[in-house]
Amino acid sequence: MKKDLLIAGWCILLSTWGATGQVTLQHLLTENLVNPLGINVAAPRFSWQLTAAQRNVQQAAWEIKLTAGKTAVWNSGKVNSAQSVQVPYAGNPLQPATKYSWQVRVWDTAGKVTPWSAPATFQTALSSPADWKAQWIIPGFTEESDRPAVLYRKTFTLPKKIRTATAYITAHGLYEAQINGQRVGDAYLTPGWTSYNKRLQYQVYDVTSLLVTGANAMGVTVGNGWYRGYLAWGGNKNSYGSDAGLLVQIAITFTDGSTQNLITDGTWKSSTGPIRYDEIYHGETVDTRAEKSGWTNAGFNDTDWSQTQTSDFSKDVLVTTYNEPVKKHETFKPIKVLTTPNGKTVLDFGQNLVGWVMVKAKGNSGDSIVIKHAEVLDKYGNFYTENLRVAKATATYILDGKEERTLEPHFSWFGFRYIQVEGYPGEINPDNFTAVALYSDMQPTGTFTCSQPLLNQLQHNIQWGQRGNFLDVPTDCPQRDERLGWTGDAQAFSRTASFNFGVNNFFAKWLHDVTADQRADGAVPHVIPNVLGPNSSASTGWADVCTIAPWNMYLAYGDKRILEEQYSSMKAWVGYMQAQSKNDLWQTGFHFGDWLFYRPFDDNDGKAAVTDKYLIAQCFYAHSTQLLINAAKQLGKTEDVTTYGELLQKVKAAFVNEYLTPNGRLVSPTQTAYVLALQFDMLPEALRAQAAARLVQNIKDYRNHLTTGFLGTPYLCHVLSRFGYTDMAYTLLLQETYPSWLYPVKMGATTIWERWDGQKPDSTFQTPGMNSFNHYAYGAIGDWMYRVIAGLDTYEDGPGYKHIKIQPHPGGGLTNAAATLQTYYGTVSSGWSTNGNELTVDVEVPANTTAAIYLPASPESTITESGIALSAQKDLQVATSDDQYVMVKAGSGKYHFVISGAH
Ligand code: RAM
Repeated sequence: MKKDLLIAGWCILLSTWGATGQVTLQHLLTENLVNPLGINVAAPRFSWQLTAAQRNVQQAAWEIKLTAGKTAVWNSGKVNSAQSVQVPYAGNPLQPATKYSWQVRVWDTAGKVTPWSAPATFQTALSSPADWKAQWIIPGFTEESDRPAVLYRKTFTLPKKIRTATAYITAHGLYEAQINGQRVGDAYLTPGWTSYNKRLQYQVYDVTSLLVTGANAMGVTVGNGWYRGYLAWGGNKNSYGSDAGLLVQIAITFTDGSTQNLITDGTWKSSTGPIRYDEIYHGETVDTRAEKSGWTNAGFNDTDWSQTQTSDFSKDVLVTTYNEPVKKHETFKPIKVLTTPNGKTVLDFGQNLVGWVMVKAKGNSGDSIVIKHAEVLDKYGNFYTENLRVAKATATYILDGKEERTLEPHFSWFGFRYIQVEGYPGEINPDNFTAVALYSDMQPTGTFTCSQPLLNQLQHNIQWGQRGNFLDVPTDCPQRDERLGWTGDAQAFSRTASFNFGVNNFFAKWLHDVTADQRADGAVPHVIPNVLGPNSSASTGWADVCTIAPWNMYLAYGDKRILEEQYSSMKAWVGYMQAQSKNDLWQTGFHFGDWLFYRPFDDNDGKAAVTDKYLIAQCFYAHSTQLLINAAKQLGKTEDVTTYGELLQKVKAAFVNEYLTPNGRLVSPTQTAYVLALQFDMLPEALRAQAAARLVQNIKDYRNHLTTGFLGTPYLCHVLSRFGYTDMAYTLLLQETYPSWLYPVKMGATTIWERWDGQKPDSTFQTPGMNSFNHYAYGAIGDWMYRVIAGLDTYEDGPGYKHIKIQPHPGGGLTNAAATLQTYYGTVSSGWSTNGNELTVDVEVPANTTAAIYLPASPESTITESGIALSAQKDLQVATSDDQYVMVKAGSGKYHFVISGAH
């Protein structure tokens, strides 16, 4: 149906429905966050959710009032609009470092107004480098070669009663701050990872409750981290600099309105303490004997500490933090204490996770507890660390012989399920070991469950792959000496990621680094932040993250700003490919290709599914151009729509000319080649059905197995479904032998593996040089599980689930499947269940959205909703039907459909 007709249909429907009853407003967000500190956009956007018991609730108008303290700053007046997500501030310019409070009320389509919502708050950031009164400081002593973490401290007096205090902190390295003996905030691994030489984040904390009138002290520990620790390979360190600099500014307002700043300057003192060694890959050594008891309290005697030096490191690169910081999440107790065949004591936490183990211990002074980390045990049951390559991944704690205490690292983390413990004083009691997962504090948003337990485990593994690898940047292997922001993996997984967790701000932040590190000629690096050098750029399917990720975020969150902000980056990348092409054909440069596709090692009978890399490049060239056109349309850039529309035709024509035989066969006839050609509409329409049939034949030739790698896999099942082969997609998904999604599940995986056969059927491992057991790329199938099996999707012309598409695809022998998604509008859910020839479909549509619900039914089926015949159900409107589906239009509400005689 044409878009205009569809929307018109809905307007009529909603105005006739007219909601009554109480609507309430909840979940107020500013820039997609709950009461954020450190907002630095000129027009922050506000979102709210309408909740109502009745069906078909739609917002007709809104009003926002915004204050700073008791002062009114902005009243929007009543604005006739259905927009309830990302509504931009439109008052006078906001002041820096100021706390604002806002409330909203809305009118529904029946003209009924809600009470004002409870207030939400946000605080603006410092606005320019000049707002920083603080100076960068570095230690006043010569560092040892192992570079123990640096301690900085300062005692200061606050003469009056404190009303508010806000701390702004960043460092060259990783920092943890304390005030008067208490930790500042609950974020870890701050300031996070960005392209530091262009963008260095600072964090903002409300520290009012940590300060007292009179004497105070602040202490900050700075570790090596991404800034100057070992990163990438070949002993590379000091990627961004060699200093352990610190920058702190605390703005204090007293109750009488006067103010005072505490700033880093040459009066701070420096020393070292218990953290004798800290490296991301290699681990941390904490010698508790070197602890400086009370060093973040005012009474501490620091006369033997060194002075600090000030430094003129740039403040122009400072930016506030836009994404959710890394925090502690789930904890795990050992499920088993093992003695391995070679005599080691190993604890099994039952889940491959990323974080560390908190160890409770008491022993003699000098006792040393050594904890090593591994993802898997080998075929004999021994602790296996070869796949960590040179990463030592070891936490060492040296005891001081005093009271029992809990120890943990600060600036190093591990990817592990098992730990090997050496030197623990006394019996190993599992209660004394707690593994904790650390990852970006993204909200969990999606669930997928079904009647097939192996698929549920797959979903679990996908989500844990995301938890483990969304640690401030989207990484790959979180266990070995790598942990880099590989762009190919990120683009492949981005849509699935947006179902499982709220990743809007996570990607918005990282995409700024994509832009920052993109070369002047438009080439996008293989990893972001780029620590591999400018030549490691422009691989097809990797670099395209700059078009794919913004578009996926736009679809998932309806957030146009991400398109605005990334548009020139998208355009530059398309420009790069254009410049590389001859006669619109791109056949130059290095490409990873369809990374880790099926390539049998022991049975090399010519079956390896090698796809021509330039064929792939041409497909992604077209895809990125298409996404640029899509973005241009959304942003009203009509000239670009025309220009790139013409380019796209030429790119596709060149593809057909070069890679398609006159009989409709691709010259590189792999699954990935057909998948990409079909997914990106590279083939003339008339040849698509037969290409899809060839794809299916190819799958059958591999005895119903996939052979795709990182680039083909995400689209494989979608292409099959689009061309009427959902049954084959189910066959692939449910395949239990290698290569398949369920093979690792059957092998006991608790996360997604980097390779289809990380561990072989005989329990031996793939080559240790590249064998991560926690890698999200192949988890991209999650998107098909949500959107096709459960049938929960958004329309492109109502992105962010403003206009929802529900279309379940029962099949694969499943008897039920359901997905839920927390959107900015509220919960969307879609679930189905079969019973004989009866199918029930349960759908939830949040207030202020509309849905097209496709019910799998034939013309002979009878359908009821909440026990009422569909034709008599006034809350819904039957719009269209064909042999496969009856489509109904729905407003908000919960719907229970029963379809008898479904197919
Ligand atoms: C390896 C990893 C990573 C991939 C690159 C090309 O380091 O598998 O995920 O993107 O290679």
